Amino acid sequence: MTARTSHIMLVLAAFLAGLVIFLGVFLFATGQFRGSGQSYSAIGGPFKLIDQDGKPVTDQDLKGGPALVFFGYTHCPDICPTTLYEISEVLHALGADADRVHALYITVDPERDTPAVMKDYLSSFDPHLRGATGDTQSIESVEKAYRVIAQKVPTGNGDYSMDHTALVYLMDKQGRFVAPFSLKRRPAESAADLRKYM
Ligand SMILES: [Cu+2]
Repeated sequence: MTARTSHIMLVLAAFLAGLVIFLGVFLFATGQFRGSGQSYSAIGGPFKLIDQDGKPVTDQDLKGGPALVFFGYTHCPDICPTTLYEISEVLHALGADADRVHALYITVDPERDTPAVMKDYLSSFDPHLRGATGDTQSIESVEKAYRVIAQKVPTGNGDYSMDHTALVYLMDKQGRFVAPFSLKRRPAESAADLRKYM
């Protein structure tokens, strides 16, 4: 091996080592090394918002019983009303046990969804449903905690819609994330599933 080729080999080796370190740090930082079980438990966390009556609502309010947490916005044309209707059916199927379940609808559109707007909107659904709004920063922070993606999509005339994660999060009575909650089954089945976490 000539001095020149050994120099090239050395540079190449240093480059590869650097690449490996870089990838390791990158994967670690983006959480790719964690198993899905662990990233599940990383969903949720502290938040401080305002409900549709202007009262504070925090992560502590989700404790003591199973909770369904859903993100959306009142101008939503289809997904939100459908989901809230389905959650209402489950709450209805629970009968008196609905008092032992928390159902929280957190807005991703705090600009338009004031407590008054949320209150008016939620009056069409089961009264156990509680709405949550807040300033932009608090909403961004709770979205981050729940890994929710929400994005403004202009629709012309200065109007906009919001693309958003439409997962219903089932939290246990300690406020820990269990799994996405399926509403694609009979309300009685969903209700029976919820009862397991009471
Ligand atoms: Cu929606």
